This record gives sequence, C-alpha cells and structure tokens, in this order.
Amino acid sequence: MRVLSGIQPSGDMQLGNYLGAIRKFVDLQHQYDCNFCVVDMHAITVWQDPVKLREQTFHIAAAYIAAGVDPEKAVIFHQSGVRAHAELAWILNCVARLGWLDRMTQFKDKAGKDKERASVGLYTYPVLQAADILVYKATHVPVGEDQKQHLELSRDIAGKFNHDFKTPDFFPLPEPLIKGPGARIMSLRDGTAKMSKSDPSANACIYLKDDADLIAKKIKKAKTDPEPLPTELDGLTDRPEAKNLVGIYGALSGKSDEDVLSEFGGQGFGVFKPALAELAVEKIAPIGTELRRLEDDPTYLAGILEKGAEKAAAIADPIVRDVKEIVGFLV
Ligand code: ATP
Ligand code: LTN
Repeated sequence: MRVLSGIQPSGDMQLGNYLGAIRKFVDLQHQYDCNFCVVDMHAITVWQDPVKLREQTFHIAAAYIAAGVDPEKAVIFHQSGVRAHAELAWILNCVARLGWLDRMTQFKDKAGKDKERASVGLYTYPVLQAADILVYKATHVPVGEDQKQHLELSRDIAGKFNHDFKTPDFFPLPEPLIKGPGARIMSLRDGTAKMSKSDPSANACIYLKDDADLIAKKIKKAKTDPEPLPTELDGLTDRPEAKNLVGIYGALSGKSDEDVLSEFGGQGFGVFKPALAELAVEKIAPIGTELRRLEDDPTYLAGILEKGAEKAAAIADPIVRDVKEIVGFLV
C-alpha cells in the first residue's frame, strides 16, 4: 500500500484541512509508505503572490510536522520539486476526456460566473491531481469529502490508460480514504459553505496558527440559531450551523454526533459554545505553538522539502520512464 495526498499552499491551514486530511496522515504514517505533498503547482491555478506562495509552502510543511507528521517516517515534499508530476500530467491530459472535466463541480465553484476568465490550469487541475497520485502508483488517498469527485476522476484516468495501452495492471485504481468524523467541516459564518483556507473572512475559519484566545473568540462569534441543541440527530436537519458545531465537537473529541447530543441536547449555545471552545483550544492551540516555532526556521523546512523531493523523485522517475515507454516515446 502506498499513500499519497496533497494540500495547496493557498493560505493558512484551517481546521477542515486538519480534521479532514492531516489527522488521517498522522495515523497512516505508522503503517504505510506515506508521501505528503505541498501542491504549489495546484495553488497557482488561481493567482498567488510569488513572495507569499513561498511563505505558504513553508507554512504547509510546518503544519504537517506540527500536527504530527514525522519527516523521518513520511516523505514531505513540494510538488514543483519533482518534475515527474508535470511530465505525467501532460500525458494524462491526453487520456482524460473533456466531457469528464466538464462535470467537475470544484471548477464550476472556483471559476464562478465568468469561466472564460479562469486559467486553463484551473480546468485541468484534476488531471494534475491524478498525476500526483499515479506517478507514485499510490493505492490510497486520504482526503476530505470535497475531493470525492476528483478521486473518481483519477480512477477513471488510471482505468482508461490501462485499457487504451493494453497494460491492465499498470496503474492501480487509487482508493479514496474519506470516511470518518471531520470529512466535511463547514464555515463558522455559513453552515452551508465549506470551511476553506482561501475564504476572505478570517472569522469563517479556525486556523491551526490561531492562539487560544482567538480560537475561543471565533467559536463564541460563530453563527448559530436561537434554539437549544436537540436530543436526537433528526433535530439537526435544516440547522446547518448547529450541525456543524456538533460535528466539530464530535471530530475533536472522538465522540459520535449522537453522543455529543446526548451530552448537550436541551442545552443552549451559551453552554455548548464554551465547552466546544475549551475542547478546540486543548486540541488545536498546541499545534499552533509548534507551527509558529517551525515557521521561524525556514532553513530547516527547506531542508525537509528538498530531501523529501529527492526521495519522491526516486520513486516517481522510474514510473514515468515506464509510462513513456508504454506510450511510445523514445526513452
Ligand atoms: P482552498 O480554499 O485553496 O481551495 P482548502 O482549504 O479547500 O483550500 P485544500 O488544499 O484544497 O484546502 O485541501 C486540502 C485537504 O483538506 C483536502 O484533502 C481536502 O479535502 C481537505 N479539506 C479542505 N477543506 C475541508 C473541510 N472544510 N472539511 C474537511 N476536509 C477539508
Ligand atoms: N485537489 C486537492 C489537493 C490535491 C490532492 C492531490 C489531494 C492536489 N493533489 C493529490 C490528494 C492527492 C484539494 O483541492 N484539496
């Protein structure tokens, strides 16, 4: 089994990235060959200030480590540091079909109304993602719920390549690892929108770098409704903000949503929010402290990424060589 996942250096790491993705990385590293990428080539599909991009790349690497990914156990690297990603992405662009990409909802969300002005890279983004995975013949991909469609596309691309070139076992079809609490954390300002690091409202997100006071303040300010919490799960239907806060409590405490409601059902947010704030501070603030310490040492982080990119290239380069041979390029 080989695990591969990636996070974009498109802003500060937020609670959804932690609960939906990184926390799984930390568990998986003990058992599997794990590769965690800072996907800077994906980040530039929308405008990134070059100076900030470099800082954010270090920020994501620091967040991986602060959250518990051990660079001695897992390979941590930057995508642009391994040429094989771009090389395979081009070949896979010629395998994927326009009709498949036309169905991608993340493109529609990110391009907005004026899709004529979106970058071409934003459109082929999921093909580069398939290359990230397949260039290592990764078998398992831990991600949040929002990536389900992209993972299905990666499987389709792998399957079509295997079929078209009559190499039925060349690429394994990668399995998404999505399930579990925290797979879809919503914005603190709008329970119907995904929490996202590129959200312009800082109050919509709990960032891993937030200190204890700020975490507590954001939870206190989180949008809610005037009703007390229900005692049963059904009572959360049509109450997206309440559902989200219960889900966050559950994901942070390891309890099911049912158990959270049996503890807090009938209580108002005046009681629930301080309990949630205390729990979030206990779990997240120590990560923030370590994250800030690591960010102060970019030389250390650059060393980790560079070494990681070398290790990653050692796996990916021979696979790209085989792909070139299969396709009929001179190798
Ligand atoms: P951006 O706002 O730039 O799109 P993002 O915050 O959505 O960024 P990504 O870098 O696209 O984050 O995603 C990194 C990982 O975090 C992916 O596995 C993704 O599924 C997961 N993830 C992102 N947001 C959430 C969320 N709100 N809940 C659960 N998982 C999430
Ligand atoms: N598309 C993902 C980030 C991403 C990724 C990957 C995830 C890029 N390449 C490879 C898993 C495997 C996102 O937007 N969250």
